[in-house]
Amino acid sequence: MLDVARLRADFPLLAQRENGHPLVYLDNAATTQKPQAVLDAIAEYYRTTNANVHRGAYDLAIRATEAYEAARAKVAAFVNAWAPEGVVFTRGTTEAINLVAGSYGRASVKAGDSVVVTAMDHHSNLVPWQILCQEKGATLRMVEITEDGRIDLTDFGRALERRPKIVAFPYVSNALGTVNPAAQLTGLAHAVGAVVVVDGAQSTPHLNVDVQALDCDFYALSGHKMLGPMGSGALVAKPDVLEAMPPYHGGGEMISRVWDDHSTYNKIPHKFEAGTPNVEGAVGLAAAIRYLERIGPERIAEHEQALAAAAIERLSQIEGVTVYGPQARSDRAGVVSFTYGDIHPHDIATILDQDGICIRAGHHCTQPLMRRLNVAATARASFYLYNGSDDVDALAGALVKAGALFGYVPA
Ligand code: C6P
Repeated sequence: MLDVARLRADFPLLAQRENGHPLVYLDNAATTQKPQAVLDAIAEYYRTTNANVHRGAYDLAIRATEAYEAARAKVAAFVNAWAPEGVVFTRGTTEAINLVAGSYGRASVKAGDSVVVTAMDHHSNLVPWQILCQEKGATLRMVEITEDGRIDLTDFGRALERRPKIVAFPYVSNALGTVNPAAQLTGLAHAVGAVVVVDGAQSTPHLNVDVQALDCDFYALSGHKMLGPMGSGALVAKPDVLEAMPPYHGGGEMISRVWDDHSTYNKIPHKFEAGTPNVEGAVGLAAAIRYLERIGPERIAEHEQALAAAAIERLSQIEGVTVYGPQARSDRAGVVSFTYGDIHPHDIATILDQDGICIRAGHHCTQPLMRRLNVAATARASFYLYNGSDDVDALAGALVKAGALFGYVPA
């Protein structure tokens, strides 16, 4: 296990008390807290380096551009991208997937084609494909999940029989914690000629990600879920695929030459970064990656798996609690979704908040998944490197209290 007491000292917000109790932050799948090193990197950037990038000829602007491009190289190295040019900075996973749907998708999907997603996809990896398919007259095929919350490989195989143009799936489910066999799914999709889009929002912060080993074509990530600033993120793509794509947004920086009625475009990745970018976000994200690298993605993954396993064990001992997703420790990340009898998940979250415990309750932007689980909502605790077994104890203890408060009687 990681030395959480030492790590917590790096996160100013975690020293705060909530409702008179020490803060127990268990909503890391929604967003993570930021270490001092990230806060310092952002402040330092504004104190010493701020200027618009890729525009100024003066020294300050050159240093800002260097900081921005160094951040790109850092993101590329962290996920073993094909090249830094294959990293397009975006506002996060949502924008990255919309970029792929709006550019690659619009150019390649025609009427009668199919696009494949899964029943555990976040709305960010579903709605952009719905919009594309509706616009093009293409079919959106949703692959079913198994009883224990994995992608149903038999149904995945059936969906591939139509030789879809695009196959999209999450590496890690935000609502179930399932770690999907991303390399295997990618191989199967490539075998029928599909282009593969991996939603990496929940994998990048928690696993050792190697996009070249996955061999996917597109990989989307969010900086704020991995200790970085909100509004930072990236689309990581195979450079040749990116190169061949039409632009997504038009504006400054993405052009090469502009005439009255047409333009030529900049080289990648700049072709996809119209307008002044979020330099502060990129610099903060690079600082977050440096922090994560110092600890090591494998150690983080192990730590979270252990916490999730401990939480599942504790929660399963409470009569009336149902935990969703795979039971095997190796197949899940640090996300534990559960219901407690007929107590509404929002009530559970509100009661836990009284004890300073932050969890998420709701559909987690996965409404099709909730329908398959036959629930309107779940409560969700999600762990990160600064959580410890004391947080699991606090969660379990507060749940027992919530049960008593609601007069929950097991059926
Ligand atoms: N999930 C959660 O509480 P953005 O908002 O663009 O940074 O990330 C969107 C997104 C895409 N895919 C997955 C698998 C995700 O988990 C998320 C964000 C948060 O689960 C907020 S809904």
